Amino acid sequence: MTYQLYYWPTIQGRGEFVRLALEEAGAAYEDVGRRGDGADFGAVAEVLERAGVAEVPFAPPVLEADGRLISQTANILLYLGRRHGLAPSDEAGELWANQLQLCVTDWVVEIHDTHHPLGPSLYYEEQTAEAARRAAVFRQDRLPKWLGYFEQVLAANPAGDAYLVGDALSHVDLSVFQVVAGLRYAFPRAMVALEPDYPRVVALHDRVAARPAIAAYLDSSRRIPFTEEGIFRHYPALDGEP
Ligand SMILES: N[C@@H](CCC(=O)N[C@@H](CS)C(=O)NCC(=O)O)C(=O)O
Repeated sequence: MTYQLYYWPTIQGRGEFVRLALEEAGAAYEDVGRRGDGADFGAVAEVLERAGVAEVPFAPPVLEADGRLISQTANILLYLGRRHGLAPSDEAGELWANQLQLCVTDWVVEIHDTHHPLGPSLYYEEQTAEAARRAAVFRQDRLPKWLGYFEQVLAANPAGDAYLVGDALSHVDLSVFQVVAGLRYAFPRAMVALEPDYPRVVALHDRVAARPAIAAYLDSSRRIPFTEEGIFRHYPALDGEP
């Protein structure tokens, strides 16, 4: 089966969490908005208005699989985790992985809101003062709290600190890798200062990056670069640069 992934074609965005899981699984998928290396926004928008669909998705990413349209990033990863062994097969382990993935969802919203504290309908340039205040609080309070939480989860894992859930890679490890990579891009100053306090999270990032399927993906043209259009944006003022 070939999956269809519907996501905005020019950014990593939330689609990247799904791409990483598909790539690690070695699953066949079509990145619909990027067919033929193009940028077909219309093909992505279409899935939100498709005729005859009762369970209509609110926003991308959307995965078409088994004749269904599955949306909400964490929900897509729940589905892929089950199908491709990217989550424990027992209920308790699957719920724990899902719980952590929903934490990633919350973390990503906070990261996005550093540059869009008043919401996505205004440009960053229309909310720079609010963004500077929001980002300062994020860097000082929320970023250490989130990194500390995942450090604690790794330290407390009874199966060891190589993975967040049990003794095998899960979709949560892939997502935390992506968040750390994005934070390094968006907040390089803050991350250089903070990273020594979270060695397990940093090691997890490096471990995921070195996985053969992920390393090959990161090196390929399928990996869209970080830009100031995505979730992780490097605005020096938001990273505390004078
Ligand atoms: N909670 C959803 C959020 C989905 C979402 O915000 N998608 C963005 C792109 S990353 C979008 O296109 N949103 C359109 C909108 O909110 O109107 C998820 O995790 O998938």
